Amino acid sequence: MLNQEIAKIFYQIAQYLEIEGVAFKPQAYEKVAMNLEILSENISDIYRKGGLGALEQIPGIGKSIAEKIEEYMKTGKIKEYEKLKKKIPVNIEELTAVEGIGPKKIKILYQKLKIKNLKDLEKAAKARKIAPLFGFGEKTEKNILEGIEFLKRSRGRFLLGEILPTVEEIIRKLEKLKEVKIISPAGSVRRMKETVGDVDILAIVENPERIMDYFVSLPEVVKIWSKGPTKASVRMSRGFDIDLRVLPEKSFGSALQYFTGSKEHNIALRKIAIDKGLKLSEYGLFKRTSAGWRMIAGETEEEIYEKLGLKLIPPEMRENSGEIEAALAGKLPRIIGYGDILGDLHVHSDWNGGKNSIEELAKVAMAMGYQYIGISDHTKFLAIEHGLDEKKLEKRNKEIDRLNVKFKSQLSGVRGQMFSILKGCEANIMADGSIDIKDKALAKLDYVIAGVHSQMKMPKEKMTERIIKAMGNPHVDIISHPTGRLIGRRDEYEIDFDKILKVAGETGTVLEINANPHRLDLKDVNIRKAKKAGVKLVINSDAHHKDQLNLMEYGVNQACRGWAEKNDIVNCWPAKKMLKMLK
Ligand code: DGT
Ligand code: CA
Ligand code: CA
Repeated sequence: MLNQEIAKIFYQIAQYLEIEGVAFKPQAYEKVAMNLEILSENISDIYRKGGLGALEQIPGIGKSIAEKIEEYMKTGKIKEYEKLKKKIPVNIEELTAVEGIGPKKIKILYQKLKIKNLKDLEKAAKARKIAPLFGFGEKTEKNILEGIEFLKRSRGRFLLGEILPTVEEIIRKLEKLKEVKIISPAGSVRRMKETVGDVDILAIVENPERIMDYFVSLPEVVKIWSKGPTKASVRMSRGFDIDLRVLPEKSFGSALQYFTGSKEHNIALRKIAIDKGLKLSEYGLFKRTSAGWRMIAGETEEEIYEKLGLKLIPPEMRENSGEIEAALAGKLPRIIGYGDILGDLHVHSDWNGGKNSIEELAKVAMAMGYQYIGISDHTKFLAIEHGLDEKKLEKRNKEIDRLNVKFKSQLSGVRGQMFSILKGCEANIMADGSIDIKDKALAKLDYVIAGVHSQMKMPKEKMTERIIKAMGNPHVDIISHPTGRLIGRRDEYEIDFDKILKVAGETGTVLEINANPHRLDLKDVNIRKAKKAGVKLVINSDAHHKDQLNLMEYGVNQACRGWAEKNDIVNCWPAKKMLKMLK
């Protein structure tokens, strides 16, 4: 798969350009790289079918970047990248993977200490050569060493959004074979964890040998680690591994339960079994009799949980973080499902430089079964994103009015159908907590999202105050990606989250669960905290392209991991009720 390969190069070009002090371009490259990583279609297929023009249809890709992709596919190289590498011969990928190490620091480390890679960096930090450098200090040196340790532990994990489309495709392919009776993902993929170490798939099949042969010869397989009659393990072209296990029907439920994990959940569950004088394993739930162990459950997960005195616990909740106690007490929440989502409030259109018109976006939203779509173009501070000023926003609002009339007349006659386009924006929260566009313009919208997009490294107290001030604005309804993390790339802002929750509750501000697989922000733990505090949430795709509207799925998964129910998520509500709740 070329997508990952090219994404990697673009991330590095972004870093090199930042070292060189080039403005704007680094962000453009970074964004394209992020989009490529979660693009489900193979970029070589897109190019083969539609050439340069088709590449330019991919979110974030303009002409010059499309040409670089073409260059790479034709020659295996990108000249600009090669030039940059020569000029600054450091292993950017390795170094930037360390938390807190960015282009500026890399430049100094290279110039002063000739640090080129992770090994050099670790050596220098251990020899205490980094602290004395200007702008570094003891604390940074310690952070670097911790960052290196963290990296060693987390290396080799993949974003769920990077691998789920491939996993689903493989399961679809296997499902089509007549020998396959049941097939299911297990492990962290089934629990919808935001990052995944390896993929586990379980199946009941009639002719295991043939299925294993078929599995290891799939075109996406680049390496076979092992292959036996009941288990095969392979490396996929995207870089991750899949274990496929074939099981007998009578223990499918117990195997699914066991291999779904988490390990901690399983250990707690096994303890309940032991306390009841039972034995739980991947082969089944057993009871001791005079004739030895007798199997009392195993075919389905339900019966296993039931015989242990529990209601079935959804896979997303199986982390041993209170779900077993809740199930024992009969107090499991009714977590949301994908079908509960009635609309998306964070969508960017071509008015702020996106690829699709409001009409195109609305049509896709309708086809997805939504009742509403909120267009939330960036506002004027974000010049790189073609943010709208007061005047342009007004013009865009008129366009939405026009489309709403058009859809209404088209839809009348379709019984029960309702659809509306809502007017929103994603304004920028400035360093002092003010909003980058006039209140008068905000007052004309159906709702307002505000988010931090600049100066993300602020002391805790200041950053907390900044967001609190924004929530105090009577027009600001939603805070987008409230903690600012990019999984594996950028830490959360330093904020006092409890304090933010408190003020969100007091001001009636909704916090976003941004569904982009790179963000998933709020994350599961914070979603639970918000729910406990009674703060309402909204799950948004943050799509910049119509093909990204379906990223919603990842936000729903994360919300489930945070135990969210319909009442907690305002876009599970009809538009009228939702808008009434907003300020
Ligand atoms: P990953 O692959 O790191 O994203 O995380 P998982 O949860 O998929 O972990 P993995 O692939 O090592 O194992 C799959 C499941 O198998 C895991 O969730 C629970 C079960 N399992 C693995 N090792 C153990 C173990 O030592 N004890 C118990 N009770 N369960 C285990
Ligand atoms: Ca796994
Ligand atoms: Ca595994």
